Amino acid sequence: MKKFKPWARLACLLAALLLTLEPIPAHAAKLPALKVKGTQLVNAKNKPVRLKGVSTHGLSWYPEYVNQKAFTYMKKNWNINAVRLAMYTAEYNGYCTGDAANRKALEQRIDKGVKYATKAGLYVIIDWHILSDGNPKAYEKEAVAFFKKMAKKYRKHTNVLYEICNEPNGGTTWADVKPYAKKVVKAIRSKDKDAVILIGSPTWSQDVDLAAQDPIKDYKNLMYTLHFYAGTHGEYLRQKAQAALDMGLPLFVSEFGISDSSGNGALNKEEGARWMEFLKKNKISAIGWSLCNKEESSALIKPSVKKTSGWKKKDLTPWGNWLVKQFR
Ligand code: IDC
Repeated sequence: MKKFKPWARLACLLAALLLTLEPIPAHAAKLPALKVKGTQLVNAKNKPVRLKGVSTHGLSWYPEYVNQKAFTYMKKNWNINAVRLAMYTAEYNGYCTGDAANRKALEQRIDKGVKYATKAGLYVIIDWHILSDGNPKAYEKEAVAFFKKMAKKYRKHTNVLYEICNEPNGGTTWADVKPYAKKVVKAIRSKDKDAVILIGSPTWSQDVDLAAQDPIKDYKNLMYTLHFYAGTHGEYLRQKAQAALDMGLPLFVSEFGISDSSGNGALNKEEGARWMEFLKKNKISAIGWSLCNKEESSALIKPSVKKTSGWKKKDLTPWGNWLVKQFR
Protein backbone atom coordinates (compact mmCIF):
# COMPACT_ATOMS: atom_id res chain seq x y z
CA MET A 1 0.00 0.00 0.00
CA LYS A 2 1.22 3.44 -0.89
CA LYS A 3 2.21 5.52 2.10
CA PHE A 4 0.89 9.09 2.36
CA LYS A 5 3.16 11.93 3.36
CA PRO A 6 2.41 13.29 6.87
CA TRP A 7 1.26 16.64 5.45
CA ALA A 8 -1.17 14.88 3.10
CA ARG A 9 -2.57 12.87 5.99
CA LEU A 10 -2.99 16.06 8.00
CA ALA A 11 -4.76 17.75 5.07
CA CYS A 12 -7.13 14.78 4.74
CA LEU A 13 -7.86 14.87 8.44
CA LEU A 14 -8.56 18.58 8.29
CA ALA A 15 -10.84 18.18 5.28
CA ALA A 16 -12.77 15.39 7.02
CA LEU A 17 -13.14 17.56 10.09
CA LEU A 18 -14.41 20.49 8.05
CA LEU A 19 -16.95 18.25 6.33
CA THR A 20 -18.44 17.21 9.67
CA LEU A 21 -18.89 20.83 10.70
CA GLU A 22 -22.11 22.37 9.48
CA PRO A 23 -21.49 25.59 7.62
CA ILE A 24 -23.23 28.66 9.03
CA PRO A 25 -25.25 30.04 6.14
CA ALA A 26 -23.82 33.36 5.03
CA HIS A 27 -26.99 35.31 5.76
CA ALA A 28 -28.07 33.56 8.94
CA ALA A 29 -25.60 35.48 11.01
CA LYS A 30 -27.00 38.80 9.86
CA LEU A 31 -30.22 38.67 11.83
CA PRO A 32 -29.67 39.17 15.52
CA ALA A 33 -30.87 36.39 17.81
CA LEU A 34 -34.00 37.34 19.72
CA LYS A 35 -34.86 36.70 23.33
CA VAL A 36 -37.66 37.40 25.74
CA LYS A 37 -37.42 39.99 28.50
CA GLY A 38 -40.44 40.39 30.75
CA THR A 39 -43.40 40.28 28.37
CA GLN A 40 -41.36 41.63 25.46
CA LEU A 41 -39.48 40.16 22.53
CA VAL A 42 -36.10 41.95 22.42
CA ASN A 43 -32.77 41.92 20.60
CA ALA A 44 -29.35 41.36 22.16
CA LYS A 45 -29.30 44.97 23.34
CA ASN A 46 -32.64 44.48 25.08
CA LYS A 47 -34.35 46.73 22.57
CA PRO A 48 -37.99 45.74 21.90
CA VAL A 49 -38.51 43.94 18.61
CA ARG A 50 -41.83 43.48 16.84
CA LEU A 51 -42.02 40.79 14.21
CA LYS A 52 -44.52 41.54 11.46
CA GLY A 53 -45.25 39.23 8.64
CA VAL A 54 -47.43 36.68 6.95
CA SER A 55 -48.19 33.03 7.42
CA THR A 56 -48.28 30.57 4.59
CA HIS A 57 -51.47 28.56 4.20
CA GLY A 58 -50.79 24.85 4.74
CA LEU A 59 -47.45 23.79 3.27
CA SER A 60 -49.19 20.82 1.63
CA TRP A 61 -51.94 23.00 0.16
CA TYR A 62 -50.00 25.94 -1.29
CA PRO A 63 -46.30 25.07 -1.48
CA GLU A 64 -45.81 27.32 -4.52
CA TYR A 65 -45.73 30.46 -2.36
CA VAL A 66 -42.62 29.24 -0.59
CA ASN A 67 -40.13 30.67 -3.06
CA GLN A 68 -37.17 33.04 -2.93
CA LYS A 69 -38.71 35.74 -5.07
CA ALA A 70 -41.86 35.90 -2.95
CA PHE A 71 -39.96 36.14 0.33
CA THR A 72 -37.50 38.75 -0.94
CA TYR A 73 -40.33 40.71 -2.56
CA MET A 74 -42.43 40.79 0.61
CA LYS A 75 -39.47 41.90 2.68
CA LYS A 76 -38.66 44.76 0.30
CA ASN A 77 -42.13 45.82 -0.79
CA TRP A 78 -44.36 44.93 2.11
CA ASN A 79 -41.82 45.78 4.79
CA ILE A 80 -42.29 42.49 6.64
CA ASN A 81 -39.56 40.97 8.80
CA ALA A 82 -40.97 37.48 9.37
CA VAL A 83 -42.77 34.58 7.72
CA ARG A 84 -44.53 31.66 9.31
CA LEU A 85 -44.41 28.20 7.73
CA ALA A 86 -47.71 26.54 8.65
CA MET A 87 -47.40 22.78 8.58
CA TYR A 88 -50.71 21.10 9.33
CA THR A 89 -50.36 17.95 11.39
CA ALA A 90 -53.72 16.35 10.56
CA GLU A 91 -55.57 18.04 7.67
CA TYR A 92 -54.83 17.63 3.98
CA ASN A 93 -51.63 15.61 3.76
CA GLY A 94 -50.75 16.54 7.31
CA TYR A 95 -47.38 15.64 8.75
CA CYS A 96 -48.89 13.05 11.10
CA THR A 97 -51.61 11.64 8.89
CA GLY A 98 -49.76 11.36 5.58
CA ASP A 99 -47.13 8.77 4.68
CA ALA A 100 -43.33 8.89 4.96
CA ALA A 101 -42.93 10.43 1.50
CA ASN A 102 -45.31 13.21 2.50
CA ARG A 103 -43.35 13.85 5.70
CA LYS A 104 -40.16 14.06 3.72
CA ALA A 105 -41.71 16.49 1.23
CA LEU A 106 -42.93 18.70 4.08
CA GLU A 107 -39.52 18.73 5.72
CA GLN A 108 -37.98 19.70 2.40
CA ARG A 109 -40.47 22.56 2.08
CA ILE A 110 -39.55 23.76 5.55
CA ASP A 111 -35.90 23.53 4.63
CA LYS A 112 -36.48 25.64 1.54
CA GLY A 113 -38.61 28.06 3.51
CA VAL A 114 -35.89 28.55 6.10
CA LYS A 115 -33.30 28.98 3.37
CA TYR A 116 -35.35 31.55 1.46
CA ALA A 117 -36.27 33.44 4.62
CA THR A 118 -32.64 33.50 5.69
CA LYS A 119 -31.50 34.81 2.34
CA ALA A 120 -34.26 37.43 2.33
CA GLY A 121 -33.31 38.55 5.84
CA LEU A 122 -36.51 37.37 7.49
CA TYR A 123 -37.22 35.64 10.77
CA VAL A 124 -39.05 32.37 10.19
CA ILE A 125 -41.49 30.50 12.40
CA ILE A 126 -41.78 26.73 12.05
CA ASP A 127 -45.41 26.09 12.98
CA TRP A 128 -46.76 22.70 14.11
CA HIS A 129 -50.25 23.47 12.89
CA ILE A 130 -52.61 21.37 14.97
CA LEU A 131 -56.27 22.09 14.27
CA SER A 132 -58.75 19.22 13.71
CA ASP A 133 -56.51 17.18 16.05
CA GLY A 134 -57.63 19.53 18.86
CA ASN A 135 -55.37 18.21 21.61
CA PRO A 136 -51.61 18.45 20.99
CA LYS A 137 -51.17 15.25 23.01
CA ALA A 138 -52.66 13.36 20.05
CA TYR A 139 -49.30 13.57 18.27
CA GLU A 140 -46.96 14.32 21.14
CA LYS A 141 -44.40 11.67 20.23
CA GLU A 142 -44.28 12.94 16.67
CA ALA A 143 -43.95 16.53 17.84
CA VAL A 144 -41.04 15.73 20.14
CA ALA A 145 -39.19 13.90 17.36
CA PHE A 146 -39.96 16.60 14.79
CA PHE A 147 -38.83 19.53 16.91
CA LYS A 148 -35.69 17.74 18.04
CA LYS A 149 -34.82 17.23 14.40
CA MET A 150 -35.60 20.85 13.47
CA ALA A 151 -33.73 22.29 16.45
CA LYS A 152 -30.68 20.24 15.58
CA LYS A 153 -30.82 21.27 11.96
CA TYR A 154 -31.36 24.98 12.59
CA ARG A 155 -29.52 25.53 15.85
CA LYS A 156 -27.12 27.93 14.17
CA HIS A 157 -29.89 29.94 12.52
CA THR A 158 -30.53 32.91 14.75
CA ASN A 159 -33.66 33.69 12.70
CA VAL A 160 -35.67 30.51 13.41
CA LEU A 161 -38.52 30.44 15.96
CA TYR A 162 -40.56 27.37 16.88
CA GLU A 163 -44.33 27.33 17.32
CA ILE A 164 -45.20 24.04 18.94
CA CYS A 165 -49.03 23.85 18.80
CA ASN A 166 -51.01 26.19 16.62
CA GLU A 167 -54.45 26.05 18.24
CA PRO A 168 -55.46 23.59 20.95
CA ASN A 169 -59.26 23.32 20.91
CA GLY A 170 -62.24 21.02 21.45
CA GLY A 171 -62.19 20.79 25.22
CA THR A 172 -58.41 20.73 25.50
CA THR A 173 -57.39 22.43 28.76
CA TRP A 174 -54.22 24.23 29.83
CA ALA A 175 -53.60 21.21 32.05
CA ASP A 176 -53.32 19.21 28.79
CA VAL A 177 -51.22 21.75 26.92
CA LYS A 178 -48.71 22.56 29.66
CA PRO A 179 -47.14 19.07 30.07
CA TYR A 180 -47.07 18.69 26.27
CA ALA A 181 -45.34 22.03 25.92
CA LYS A 182 -42.79 21.16 28.61
CA LYS A 183 -41.87 17.97 26.76
CA VAL A 184 -41.47 19.68 23.41
CA VAL A 185 -39.57 22.63 24.87
CA LYS A 186 -37.24 20.17 26.59
CA ALA A 187 -36.65 18.41 23.27
CA ILE A 188 -35.85 21.70 21.53
CA ARG A 189 -33.61 22.85 24.37
CA SER A 190 -31.60 19.62 24.14
CA LYS A 191 -30.36 20.92 20.78
CA ASP A 192 -30.82 24.68 20.94
CA LYS A 193 -30.37 26.50 24.22
CA ASP A 194 -32.07 29.76 23.40
CA ALA A 195 -34.30 29.86 20.31
CA VAL A 196 -37.62 31.59 20.97
CA ILE A 197 -40.47 29.09 21.37
CA LEU A 198 -44.15 29.97 20.91
CA ILE A 199 -46.77 28.06 22.86
CA GLY A 200 -50.47 27.85 22.04
CA SER A 201 -53.31 27.96 24.55
CA PRO A 202 -56.79 26.38 24.75
CA THR A 203 -59.78 27.67 22.75
CA TRP A 204 -57.79 28.18 19.51
CA SER A 205 -55.02 30.07 21.30
CA GLN A 206 -57.28 32.55 23.02
CA ASP A 207 -57.01 31.43 26.66
CA VAL A 208 -53.75 33.22 27.32
CA ASP A 209 -55.15 34.36 30.67
CA LEU A 210 -55.34 30.71 31.76
CA ALA A 211 -51.75 30.09 30.67
CA ALA A 212 -50.76 33.23 32.58
CA GLN A 213 -52.10 31.76 35.81
CA ASP A 214 -49.79 28.78 35.48
CA PRO A 215 -46.97 29.49 33.03
CA ILE A 216 -43.96 27.26 32.35
CA LYS A 217 -41.20 28.40 34.65
CA ASP A 218 -38.24 26.12 33.94
CA TYR A 219 -37.14 27.66 30.65
CA LYS A 220 -36.41 31.09 29.22
CA ASN A 221 -37.36 32.61 25.85
CA LEU A 222 -40.88 31.24 25.82
CA MET A 223 -43.84 33.22 24.50
CA TYR A 224 -47.53 32.40 24.35
CA THR A 225 -49.59 32.79 21.21
CA LEU A 226 -52.76 34.82 20.94
CA HIS A 227 -54.84 34.33 17.79
CA PHE A 228 -57.73 36.55 16.72
CA TYR A 229 -60.00 37.14 13.74
CA ALA A 230 -61.51 40.62 14.04
CA GLY A 231 -64.77 39.56 12.36
CA THR A 232 -65.40 37.32 15.37
CA HIS A 233 -63.15 38.47 18.22
CA GLY A 234 -63.15 41.94 19.77
CA GLU A 235 -62.90 43.68 23.12
CA TYR A 236 -63.61 40.52 25.12
CA LEU A 237 -60.48 38.84 23.77
CA ARG A 238 -58.35 41.96 24.15
CA GLN A 239 -59.34 41.98 27.81
CA LYS A 240 -58.14 38.40 28.17
CA ALA A 241 -54.89 39.38 26.48
CA GLN A 242 -54.51 42.40 28.75
CA ALA A 243 -55.10 40.21 31.81
CA ALA A 244 -52.34 37.87 30.62
CA LEU A 245 -49.95 40.78 30.01
CA ASP A 246 -50.75 42.17 33.45
CA MET A 247 -49.76 38.82 34.93
CA GLY A 248 -46.45 39.06 33.06
CA LEU A 249 -47.10 36.63 30.20
CA PRO A 250 -45.15 37.35 26.97
CA LEU A 251 -47.61 37.33 24.06
CA PHE A 252 -47.05 36.75 20.35
CA VAL A 253 -49.80 36.98 17.73
CA SER A 254 -48.62 34.24 15.37
CA GLU A 255 -51.89 34.26 13.42
CA PHE A 256 -54.63 36.80 12.87
CA GLY A 257 -57.14 38.02 10.34
CA ILE A 258 -59.97 40.51 10.06
CA SER A 259 -62.47 38.10 8.46
CA ASP A 260 -64.52 35.88 10.73
CA SER A 261 -62.85 32.95 12.43
CA SER A 262 -63.81 30.53 9.64
CA GLY A 263 -61.30 32.42 7.49
CA ASN A 264 -64.17 33.68 5.39
CA GLY A 265 -67.06 36.15 5.58
CA ALA A 266 -66.98 39.93 5.71
CA LEU A 267 -63.90 41.87 6.81
CA ASN A 268 -64.23 43.98 9.96
CA LYS A 269 -61.75 46.80 9.39
CA GLU A 270 -62.93 48.90 12.36
CA GLU A 271 -62.33 46.07 14.82
CA GLY A 272 -59.11 45.30 12.94
CA ALA A 273 -57.94 48.87 13.56
CA ARG A 274 -58.67 48.52 17.28
CA TRP A 275 -56.60 45.35 17.34
CA MET A 276 -53.70 47.08 15.54
CA GLU A 277 -53.79 49.85 18.15
CA PHE A 278 -53.64 47.27 20.94
CA LEU A 279 -50.73 45.38 19.35
CA LYS A 280 -48.80 48.58 18.69
CA LYS A 281 -49.31 49.89 22.20
CA ASN A 282 -48.06 46.63 23.69
CA LYS A 283 -45.33 46.06 21.07
CA ILE A 284 -46.73 42.65 20.17
CA SER A 285 -45.56 40.79 17.08
CA ALA A 286 -48.22 39.95 14.50
CA ILE A 287 -48.44 37.49 11.61
CA GLY A 288 -51.35 37.68 9.12
CA TRP A 289 -53.15 34.62 7.68
CA SER A 290 -52.57 33.60 4.83
CA LEU A 291 -50.33 33.77 1.76
CA CYS A 292 -52.43 32.02 -0.89
CA ASN A 293 -55.07 32.67 -3.55
CA LYS A 294 -57.78 30.41 -2.17
CA GLU A 295 -61.34 31.64 -2.67
CA GLU A 296 -61.79 32.89 0.90
CA SER A 297 -61.60 36.35 2.45
CA SER A 298 -58.56 35.52 4.61
CA ALA A 299 -56.42 34.85 1.51
CA LEU A 300 -53.98 37.65 0.64
CA ILE A 301 -53.94 37.03 -3.11
CA LYS A 302 -56.96 37.17 -5.40
CA PRO A 303 -58.19 33.75 -6.64
CA SER A 304 -57.73 34.82 -10.28
CA VAL A 305 -54.06 35.75 -9.72
CA LYS A 306 -51.63 32.96 -10.49
CA LYS A 307 -48.38 34.88 -9.83
CA THR A 308 -46.43 33.55 -6.86
CA SER A 309 -44.38 36.72 -6.28
CA GLY A 310 -44.16 40.34 -7.38
CA TRP A 311 -47.82 41.10 -6.71
CA LYS A 312 -49.20 44.55 -7.44
CA LYS A 313 -52.00 46.25 -5.54
CA LYS A 314 -54.55 44.93 -8.00
CA ASP A 315 -53.39 41.36 -7.34
CA LEU A 316 -54.17 41.51 -3.65
CA THR A 317 -57.54 40.95 -1.98
CA PRO A 318 -59.06 43.72 0.19
CA TRP A 319 -57.53 41.95 3.20
CA GLY A 320 -54.17 41.70 1.43
CA ASN A 321 -54.11 45.43 0.73
CA TRP A 322 -55.27 46.25 4.26
CA LEU A 323 -52.53 44.11 5.79
CA VAL A 324 -49.75 45.45 3.57
CA LYS A 325 -50.81 48.99 4.52
CA GLN A 326 -50.38 48.07 8.20
CA PHE A 327 -46.86 46.78 7.59
CA ARG A 328 -45.77 49.83 5.63
C1 IDC B 1 -58.27 27.60 7.52
C2 IDC B 1 -58.01 27.95 6.07
C3 IDC B 1 -58.95 27.15 5.18
C4 IDC B 1 -58.80 25.69 5.48
C5 IDC B 1 -58.98 25.41 6.96
C6 IDC B 1 -58.65 23.97 7.27
O1 IDC B 1 -58.14 29.33 5.89
O2 IDC B 1 -58.66 27.40 3.82
O3 IDC B 1 -59.74 24.95 4.75
O4 IDC B 1 -58.14 26.23 7.74
O5 IDC B 1 -59.29 23.53 8.38
C7 IDC B 1 -57.40 29.22 12.27
C8 IDC B 1 -56.47 28.16 11.88
C9 IDC B 1 -56.24 28.14 10.39
C10 IDC B 1 -57.55 28.39 9.66
C11 IDC B 1 -57.99 29.81 9.97
C12 IDC B 1 -59.29 30.19 9.27
O6 IDC B 1 -55.22 28.27 12.55
O7 IDC B 1 -55.73 26.88 10.05
O8 IDC B 1 -57.31 28.28 8.28
N1 IDC B 1 -58.14 29.94 11.41
O9 IDC B 1 -60.33 29.38 9.67
N2 IDC B 1 -57.69 29.63 13.51
C13 IDC B 1 -58.64 30.56 13.45
C14 IDC B 1 -58.95 30.78 12.12
